[in-house]
Amino acid sequence: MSKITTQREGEVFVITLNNPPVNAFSTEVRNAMAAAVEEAAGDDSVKAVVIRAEGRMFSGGADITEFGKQPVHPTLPELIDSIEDLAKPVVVALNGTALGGGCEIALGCNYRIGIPATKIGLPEVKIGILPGAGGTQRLPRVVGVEEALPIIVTGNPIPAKKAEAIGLLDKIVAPETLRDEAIAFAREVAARSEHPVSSQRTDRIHDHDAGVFDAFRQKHARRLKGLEAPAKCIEAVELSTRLPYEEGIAKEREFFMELVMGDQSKALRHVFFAERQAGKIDGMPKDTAPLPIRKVGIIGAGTMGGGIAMNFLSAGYDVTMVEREQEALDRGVGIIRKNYDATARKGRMSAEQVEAALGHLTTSLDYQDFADCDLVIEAVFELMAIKKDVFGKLDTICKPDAIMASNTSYLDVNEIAACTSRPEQVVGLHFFSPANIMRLLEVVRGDKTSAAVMATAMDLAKKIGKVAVVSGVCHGFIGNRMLAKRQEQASDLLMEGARPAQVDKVLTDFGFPMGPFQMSDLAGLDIGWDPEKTSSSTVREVLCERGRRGQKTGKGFYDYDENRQRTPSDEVDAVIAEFAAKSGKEQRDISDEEIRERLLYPMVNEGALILEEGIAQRASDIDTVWINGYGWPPYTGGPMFWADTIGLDTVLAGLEKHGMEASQLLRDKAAKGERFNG
Ligand code: T1G
Repeated sequence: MSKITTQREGEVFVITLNNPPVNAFSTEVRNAMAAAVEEAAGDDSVKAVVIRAEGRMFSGGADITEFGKQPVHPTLPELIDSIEDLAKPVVVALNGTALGGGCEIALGCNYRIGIPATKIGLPEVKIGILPGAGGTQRLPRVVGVEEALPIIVTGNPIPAKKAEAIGLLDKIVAPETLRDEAIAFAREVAARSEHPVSSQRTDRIHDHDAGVFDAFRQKHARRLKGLEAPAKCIEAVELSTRLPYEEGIAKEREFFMELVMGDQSKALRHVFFAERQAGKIDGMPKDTAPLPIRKVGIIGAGTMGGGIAMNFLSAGYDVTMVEREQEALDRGVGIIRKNYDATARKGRMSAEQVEAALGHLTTSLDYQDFADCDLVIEAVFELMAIKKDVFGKLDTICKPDAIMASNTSYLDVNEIAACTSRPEQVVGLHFFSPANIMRLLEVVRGDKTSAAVMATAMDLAKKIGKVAVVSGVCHGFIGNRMLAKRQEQASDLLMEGARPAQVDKVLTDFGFPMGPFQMSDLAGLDIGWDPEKTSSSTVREVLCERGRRGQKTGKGFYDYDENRQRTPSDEVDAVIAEFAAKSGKEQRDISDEEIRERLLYPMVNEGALILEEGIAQRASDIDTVWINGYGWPPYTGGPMFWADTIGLDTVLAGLEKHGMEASQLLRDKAAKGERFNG
């Protein structure tokens, strides 16, 4: 099937793009479209051209799979220039999302028509590059600098209405009439003597406040910290106001080539494909259909239960939430309402959407109300005895084909499944707190979990906006198992002379949103701590005994002011010093480099063991877990990709230098100069 077809509609020449799944501008597409443009140019009976697309969007842009290879002519910039140089008006019909090169093709046309669902964006910055086909020079000329900057630097698309308001769309029509409307519009403009050409506009370029660039840099400084591409995006747009178009294009091309060959873009492109690969289960029979899920039951209305419920409510599922006491239930519903109100205040949901979501919620004190649920998720206390009791009850209440899921963070899903008469219907759905915000969902596959249940879980994850990663059963699955190794080293470092603030800073300098001790204070030091059984045997226990249980008590490893700003604590330092003295370990100044190696290398090694044991399907899944569940900086690609980048031999040498275990897989790959991510 040809990816580019052409039709004549009288004097209008229609070029149609059809390259599923996202109409990417691959080499084949560019070649065929260039030929079609040349045909239109050479035919005097053609008075105007329409460029349109089949499928659910206009285009997802250039074909990212071709990056890093030798550019093949015609490049996208060359194709767009040939469109812009046509001596006949070109109308583009945007039948949906137009991103990256798709948006740049549209900018090369004289006129742009969309439908209400049209979204236009330049997301290149999200994969560590910048619009490399004229976007940084044409967009400011069409919509002005103030409107162009956020589109290019955040990479977030804008809706049709906004695009029309800023002059990026000439009109919005109904989807079913788009093709005809575009042809009629082309006929109409064919009679005009002049047509707008994006690259030749200078009016918008000079209507901005010169301070806009520095103001933009300052406003976004925190979010852009450590990232190369956004800085180049701002610089390229700034140059569009200082240089003639062709010189601006040359700089854009120079920046593009510099970024696309850089480590950050390679890492971010890895992350892009890793997230999509994670949704696939190796060896899953092709015809495995997900089971229909209409009604979801949630056991527990605590922070996790409420957050989990919100994912399904927002996606339009009916939810029955059950607690033991009315007071806990009311509190849980209150938390859900509060979270939705906060979301509405930020403009992320309308008041109507909030009411619609809450309209799907039913509460109850009776497990019998789960009888007609297609899926029930327990989010009760992390104690195996309680989980077993819950699943034993569910087994007698849920309908035969209902899926029963545990939100356990660590525990053995096989042991939980064994409490039911239908272990093939049991799966782990490990959400990350706050469950209504964090994108990661670990889908834990029990030994007996059926293919249909796994396919349903993966399909459901997509529908509620999660990034799902399949994990086998082990203590802590993928993320928490690796986290434990990092926490172990963090605690050991305190016994050898390091202090919480130094350890945390090493990780925030690396790009994490917070370090291990800040994270403990956020989550609460008293998780799993029992005041009845506490014995002052660890720093954490002593801090809990002294009421230092984290941000929620105003103090933990740090002291917090009313704005939750943290300061190191002398009391904590004294407790650490006391335990350090008892540990008998030599106290010394520890370098940041040693701290980074001791925190991160054991995590990579644990990732290698997780691969060896088949707990994770692929190294990129481990990267996806850590980026979406724990804030690993995406521009380094995740723990396994980062290890590949610095070299597995470097990781191995570091582990050996600090006297730490190295897995056989790591040793073998390091010896052969191989990478985890192929
Ligand atoms: N190139 C190649 N493959 C792509 C692709 C692309 N641009 N976009 C998506 N795919 C694949 C994806 O890997 C998946 O493959 C399938 O299509 C469906 O994707 C010169 C240089 C468009 C919003 O950054 O944001 O233009 O897993 O599951 O949820 O300036 O894909 O099925 O084998 O995401 O409906 C800039 C990236 C490119 C947009 C659709 N464009 N794509 O979301 O489907 S650089 C982007 C997306 C560029 C120019 C520059 C989304 C989507 P598989 P999907 P979706």
